Amino acid sequence: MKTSHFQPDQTSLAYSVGITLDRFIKLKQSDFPFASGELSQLLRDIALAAKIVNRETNRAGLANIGGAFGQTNVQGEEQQKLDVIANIRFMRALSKGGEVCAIVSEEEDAVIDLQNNSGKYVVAIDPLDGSSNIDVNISIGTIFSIYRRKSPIGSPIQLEDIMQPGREQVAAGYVLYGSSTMLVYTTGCGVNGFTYENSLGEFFLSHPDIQAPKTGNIYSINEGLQLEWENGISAYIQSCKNQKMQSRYIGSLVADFHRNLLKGGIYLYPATLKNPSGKLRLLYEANALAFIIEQAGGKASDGKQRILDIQPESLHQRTPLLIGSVQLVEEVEQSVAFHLGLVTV
Ligand code: P6P
Repeated sequence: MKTSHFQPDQTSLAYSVGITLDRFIKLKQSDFPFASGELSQLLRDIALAAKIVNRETNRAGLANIGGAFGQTNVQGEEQQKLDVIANIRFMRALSKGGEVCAIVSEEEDAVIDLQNNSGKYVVAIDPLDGSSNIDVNISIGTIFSIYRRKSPIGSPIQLEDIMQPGREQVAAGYVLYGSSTMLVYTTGCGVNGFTYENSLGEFFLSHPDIQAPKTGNIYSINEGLQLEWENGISAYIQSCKNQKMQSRYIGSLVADFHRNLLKGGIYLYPATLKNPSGKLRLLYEANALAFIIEQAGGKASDGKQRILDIQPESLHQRTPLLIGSVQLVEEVEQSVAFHLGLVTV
């Protein structure tokens, strides 16, 4: 019987749509330690919740789900309706799969114990960061960290399962609901970005093996708080201005981080009078982005130590965050050390 072999690139008329997130996760599953398919399924569950949240953020203004929810979260911050909706969506996704035993969420006062003692993983998540930007149509994001539990599988969760330093993460990622919706994640084997194709309902690999430029020309900081910065930060920002670097700050961490990751740059949220330990949270914001930036060849510090080495002491603990291109982070660390008299030039 006469047969022929289909040549995928046989015709340019039918362009390749690329590799889906699901297929990529399956292909890379063997990269995971303890590869049992559960982490793969957990990543897929997160991606599904992201698709749903994406749909709801895209139609917030039309579906009367924009604006304030009328309550404040444990942070004392006014919750937006979409904060609550996103939290519900991710809680459901993380609890139904069976892989997770506990969740730490920015929107939940205490640890969510799923009463699933056979679950191997703990997830720390900021379901919707930057949500105050929703009503003015500025990009917002989801940030997540995934840890393996430390206590024996089958036993009730313990504090040691929750209070793990960021270096213990087995995976981390973010979703950026922007001009396009992207999911960027790492399992410790590099960083890959996926763009959501609405018409097909799939994330497709669009940014393989993301590498953070070693330096950059962008600095991101809320300059309105300048009078509250320590001298080392002020001196560094002045040096950025002297070098005519570009100031880019949209008040949405995931969006500022993503731009600096791709183009090179540094995001700084230092200690201020209002937030003497910094504003950003260690467990579900800083750690995830620190894991990602290090996997992409960048650096993340609190000004004095590596973010991933910080031993958490409380659930909603805050930290100063300096994150981005390695040379820029090192420059601001040197400025901080010099102005603390820890080093001489
Ligand atoms: P400020 C949003 O509330 C957030 O957590 C980050 O997304 C953002 O980078 C930062 O806070 C903005 O804080 O104090 O500059 O408004």
